[in-house]
Amino acid sequence: MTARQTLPRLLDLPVAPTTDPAWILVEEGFTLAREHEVESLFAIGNGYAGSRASLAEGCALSAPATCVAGVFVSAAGSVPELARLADWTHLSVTVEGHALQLDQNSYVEHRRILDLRQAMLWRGWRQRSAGGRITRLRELRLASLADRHLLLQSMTLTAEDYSGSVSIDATPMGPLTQLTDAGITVIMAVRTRLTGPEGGAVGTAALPIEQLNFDINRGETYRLDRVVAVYTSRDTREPLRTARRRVERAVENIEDVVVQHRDAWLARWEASDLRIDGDPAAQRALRFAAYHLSSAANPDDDRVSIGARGLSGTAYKGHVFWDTDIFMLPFFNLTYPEAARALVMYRYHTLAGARAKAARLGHSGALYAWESTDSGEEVTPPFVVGPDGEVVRILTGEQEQHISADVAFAVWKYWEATGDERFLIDAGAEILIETARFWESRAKREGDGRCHIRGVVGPDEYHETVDDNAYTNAMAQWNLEVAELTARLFAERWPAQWRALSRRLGLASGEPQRWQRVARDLYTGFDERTGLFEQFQGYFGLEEIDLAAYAQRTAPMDVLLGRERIQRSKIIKQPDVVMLVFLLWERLSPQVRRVNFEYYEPRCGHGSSLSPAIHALVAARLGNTALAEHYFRQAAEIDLADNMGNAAGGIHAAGMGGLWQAAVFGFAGLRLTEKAPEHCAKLPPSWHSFCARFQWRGQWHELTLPEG
Ligand code: IFM
Repeated sequence: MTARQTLPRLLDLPVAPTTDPAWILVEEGFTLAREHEVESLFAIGNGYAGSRASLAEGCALSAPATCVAGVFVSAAGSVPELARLADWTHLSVTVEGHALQLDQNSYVEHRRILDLRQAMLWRGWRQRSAGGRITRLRELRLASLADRHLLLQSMTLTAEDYSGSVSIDATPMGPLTQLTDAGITVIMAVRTRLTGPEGGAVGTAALPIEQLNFDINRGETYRLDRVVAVYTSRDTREPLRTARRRVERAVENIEDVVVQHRDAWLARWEASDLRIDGDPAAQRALRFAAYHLSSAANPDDDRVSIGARGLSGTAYKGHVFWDTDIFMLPFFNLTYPEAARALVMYRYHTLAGARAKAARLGHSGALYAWESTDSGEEVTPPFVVGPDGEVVRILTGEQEQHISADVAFAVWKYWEATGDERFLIDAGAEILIETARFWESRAKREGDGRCHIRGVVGPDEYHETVDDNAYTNAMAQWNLEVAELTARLFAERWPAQWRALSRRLGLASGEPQRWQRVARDLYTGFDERTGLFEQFQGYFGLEEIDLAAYAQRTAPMDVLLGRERIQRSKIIKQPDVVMLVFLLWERLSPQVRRVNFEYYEPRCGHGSSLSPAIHALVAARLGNTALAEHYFRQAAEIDLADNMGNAAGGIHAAGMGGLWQAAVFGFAGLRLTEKAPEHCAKLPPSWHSFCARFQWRGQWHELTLPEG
């Protein structure tokens, strides 16, 4: 700590917490058992870095984690996982030799606020320490949206009723430099500054070990600011120098860092806020969802994508699933197209991994990884060790092949929403073609003259190694048809580029026509007579189990029934046929949509966080508003009420994307047709009004309901 005098400074930051209850989440008091959940829900992030909301001084259950998107490490013999950087938020305060530590009995006041509007985490804490001294602390944290490399923490400390010595240990926990196994260096540069009651800087620290000692008088306030700059060798050739330079400038301009971040978020909300009058819980849940989705996206880096839990926790090891392409992307397409572009470009950059996976399994084209990191290689763990120590094989990495059609679907939806020709020409078309090639080689023509896809897992992961999963086959069919359409569109609109692309991909002249023929002959399990899709061959013959009898369950159905029995039953984990009804809505008749929803909805156990929102969406579109509301609430409470019991591992980003889609495409009934956006609203009775802005092909639209 080097003492030095500077110009007088104000102790108050230029911002205060938002007070409007529709924009905040409040955690009052302290319940040790809730800590992991609070750490996830109140996490901050900016798509480059994210940090869990762990208590600065730590507690018995603290699990701090700061991660950088796309930075993975792997322990020997296991699949890669997001690297945890040093806990830069660590601060422990000692008053007259006694450490301030939260416990259920000793605090006078304790409140944490997640300020969604300004994307700031606030903490107000009054703590009684030995001798009855009361110290008041107020803390702010943010991950700057104006400069994604910056993280900031600011804490004021007031001696309410005593004079004495204070010591603050502001040493970040863990190494500030890490080298990943992919050879990426990650650097954190830290600067800490202590400002005294007169407004003058008492000192700054630039050393890894930061111990700040001072004497405080009754009623005085000190402020500690800490700025962290994070850079990797992927961002710059000199991450250390760049991080140091950046952090030195920032520590001299804390107020600017705060204001610029706040303004960047206000602009983000201009583009993405959705207003509902009459249902405060729905309003808050949708803002909470938009906050976490926006916190996870980075338009400036198209080599990374969003993991299942964003950067708010390390469950699923930070891996990327179809969650991003199907559940989250629509939010970005319409509210943050630059971020959407980065997400679809991630799929382009990982095409090599997808080609390699297809080849390894003896197929052509591109089979995307079910779980991927920065490289696009398949990183699904091949097995897990169950609660009884038994080794359970995980088949999703080999068999959940619908991911390739999901990626193609995302590419097409991004193109439709934005009209981004550059993307389609330079990247999108190649993905559509390579995924179609995969399906052409994967589907085998059999004796019945139809093409079949055997041995897969559909979205319903309770049933493994099934033949002709309706979702997989119908989406593959769509993929093949859209690739053929793209070939025609390309040849007509951009003939020179089409010739170049065809040459580069070695496309044979009759190939698009072959895709069309396979699509035509693909078996989808659709029965003209009943209008039902059979989820996979043999599904209709499985054991019927009445889910109503398990309505009070507190564990998922596969745990209650066991793996073997669930496989033999009709109980499904998450929407499968209902998922295809939603995605391929325009291709199905109203009758087909209805009969399939009515058949499969009562058989769904909602064993996945992806499930309730899609049921809400489809029920809303079908006009069953009461059922839609039930599912909407269930989806809204996945994190906010931890109703699946696993929010500790991070927020459920796909559930949040699904919730947003349920509101916009379900209740508000937005449909993005070829010509223009249309809507057919069926709002819940309590939603007195609904208002959303969105971008469609470069134009802003506003949807205000009910219409005047
Ligand atoms: O992608 C999902 C999958 O559909 C169900 N299991 C969890 C995955 C990650 O969210």
